[in-house]
Amino acid sequence: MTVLRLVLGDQLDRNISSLTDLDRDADVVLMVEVTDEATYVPHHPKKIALILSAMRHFAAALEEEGARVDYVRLDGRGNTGSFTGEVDRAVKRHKPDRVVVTEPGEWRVEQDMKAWEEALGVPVEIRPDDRFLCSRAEFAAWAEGRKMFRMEHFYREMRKRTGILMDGDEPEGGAWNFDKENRKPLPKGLTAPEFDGVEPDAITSEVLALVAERFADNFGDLDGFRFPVTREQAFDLLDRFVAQGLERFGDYQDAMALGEPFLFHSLISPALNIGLLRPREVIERVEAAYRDGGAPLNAAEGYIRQILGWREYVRGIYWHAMPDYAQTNAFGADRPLPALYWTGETDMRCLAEVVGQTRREAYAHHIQRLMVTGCFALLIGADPAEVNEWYLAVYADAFEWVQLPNTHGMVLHADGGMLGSKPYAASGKYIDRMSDYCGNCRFDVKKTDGENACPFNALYWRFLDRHAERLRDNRRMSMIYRTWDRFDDDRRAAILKQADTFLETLS
Ligand code: DLZ
Ligand code: SF4
Repeated sequence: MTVLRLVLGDQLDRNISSLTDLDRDADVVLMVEVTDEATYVPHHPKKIALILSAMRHFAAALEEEGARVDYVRLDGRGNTGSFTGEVDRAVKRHKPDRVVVTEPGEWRVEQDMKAWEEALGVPVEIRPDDRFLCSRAEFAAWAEGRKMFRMEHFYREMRKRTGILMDGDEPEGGAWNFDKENRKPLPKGLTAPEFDGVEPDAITSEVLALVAERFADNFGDLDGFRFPVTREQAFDLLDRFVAQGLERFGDYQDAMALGEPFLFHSLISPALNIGLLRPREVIERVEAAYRDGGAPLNAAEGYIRQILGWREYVRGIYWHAMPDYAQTNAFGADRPLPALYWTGETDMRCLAEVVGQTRREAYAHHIQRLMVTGCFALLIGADPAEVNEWYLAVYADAFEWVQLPNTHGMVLHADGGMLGSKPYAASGKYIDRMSDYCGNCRFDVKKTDGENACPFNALYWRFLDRHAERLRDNRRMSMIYRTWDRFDDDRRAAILKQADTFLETLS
């Protein structure tokens, strides 16, 4: 009895459900590099290199343990370029009794998979992805009957269910959430640990040459590739974070600084999202560091909340709400995404810095994504579909299950508040408080109108004004509307004009 076991590029975990009962003598593990996946959005070249190199390393490790691996390269002869085409060819090659695969991370791929059994004439078993701590069925049970889905409620349930950071029935330290202690700007003189990353080996070098040849025109630099591509390397990166970053992660996770793309962040999200690490083992490492006195509670809790809470929650929302979720557009936003997202060319220092860093590293941390590129897209009313495509393409850790709820829901509030209770609209003041960007910008963050006024400020008021009907009654926004109402008519008109004049320069 031969089983054909398909492993996708973001399922690189030896214990993935599709491989748990692998019979090394009888079964075939299929891995395929396909053009469709490399081109459905114009991925950053570093992201493509990461996935292909990690896939090749994973296949080599399987072969080393004696498994039969059928590995189709991107430039392999006869490659059809799609998952469906390659599974079809492999079924003809190996004539398996059945195909086994773990459910994919993206809705569009699952639709294809569900059609395979009939199309290919072979039984296809799609198994749950048990790398997550909350299964799709468990999330559906939690969501049932709720009008509002709030991360905080979900997170508390997860803490109780898993016992992580618990003291009996109570949360460790007497509180569920230490978010208020996670918002400090970076003090002068405090420097981030060096990040050397991993030197490309022969496998990675070969992939880099392939990506350079095929995807030279995509947004993003390939030079300086240093992501971990094996499980061992990913663990080294996690260990480095626990030893050097975690202690300060809590305090400074929201801070931003010129020329400091990484600060005290762990940088493991690309490795985690392609399967090199399991979320539970990352959480356990961080909790152990706290219990051994190696990290304060606000750091450990803040970090664990991102993985046990937020990451699981957005994945649950994604599967609960797709496919309609991606079509929502609560603010009717339809402005084409400005070219600066792809060129980085703008005098706005904050945007130039974050887009430039994204081009170089295929990485930006959550506040850069949310409060700089994200908030700007929200305020100018950028088309959610174009914003979503940008985020999915440019970040090495972006797969739709995690990217879409974050961008569409958290950043753009395009889902009308299913995921977040209010839009993260902010003026330049927020960026000024959390970074040194404004002090190095040609715009004046203290000015709302007139020459050199920071564009974020007028855009912020314009956004509130345009969407007053929807947002004015939101309890968390009433104070800011009272301020807007106190401005006299001339002042309001001047601010709106300032915003419109700026928007004209964008198109
Ligand atoms: C993102 C990506 C890329 C660029 N290339 C491949 C590939 O060649 N083969 C593969 O199995 N997976 C790739 N991926 C990841 C898939 O897009 C991902 O598995 C699906 O989107 C499901 O999450
Ligand atoms: Fe960005 Fe405005 Fe600050 Fe310039 S002044 S960096 S545009 S927030």
